[in-house]
Amino acid sequence: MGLDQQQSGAPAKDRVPPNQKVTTGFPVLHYGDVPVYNDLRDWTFRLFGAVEEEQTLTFDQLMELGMTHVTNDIHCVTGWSKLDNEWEGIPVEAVVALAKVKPEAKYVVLHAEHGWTANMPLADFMAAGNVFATKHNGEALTPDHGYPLRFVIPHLYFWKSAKWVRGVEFVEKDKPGFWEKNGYNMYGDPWREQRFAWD
Ligand SMILES: Nc1nc2c(c(=O)[nH]1)N[C@H]1C(S)=C(S)[C@@H](COP(=O)(O)O)O[C@H]1N2
Ligand SMILES: [Mo]
Repeated sequence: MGLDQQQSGAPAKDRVPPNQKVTTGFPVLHYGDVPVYNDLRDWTFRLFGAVEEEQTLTFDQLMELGMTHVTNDIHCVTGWSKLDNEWEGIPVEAVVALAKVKPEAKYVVLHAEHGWTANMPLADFMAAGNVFATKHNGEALTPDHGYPLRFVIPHLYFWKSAKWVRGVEFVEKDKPGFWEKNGYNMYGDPWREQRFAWD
């Protein structure tokens, strides 16, 4: 962010991708039911696919990987953007380091509750600024927004930011996730308006 933008007060135009409107609320958007977790002792997080060592981590083991803070803007394909989100969570590198990803892995598929998935290139998954979040703006994630863990990848449309994430599959070839099978773009860059498969 440039100095001009920081001093101008109002969100600068170049923080908001084309055909997006800034909202101050936090809309809830997903397919299916919000999962209910009574006991995180049953919760696991899986790293699998093109890795040297498949891992199944408990929630506590994940939390031991360290905490990081990121602040970013998010852009939903339905047209809303929300600026200055503060997320707290587990650094992506720390999670990936455990699995020892094989060189042939070029994409990931995030696996969430109820079989929901989202795909992206490995390089985008690893981008600085992403996080496996447990908190938003200082508060624990609510069930609606992904409790106990959601991925956050701000440089792609927000549908790639899997709520209730339960694992990462490393793959050689890109394969469509849930929304990508339903007509959305394989990549989803908001600055290039890659909303649908044909964009
Ligand atoms: N597990 C899961 N994650 C999901 C979705 C979903 O249907 N299931 N929807 C995505 C979509 S389309 C959006 S816009 C964001 C919305 O996140 P929010 O409800 O916290 O605003 O979650 C994304 N993550
Ligand atoms: Mo969305």
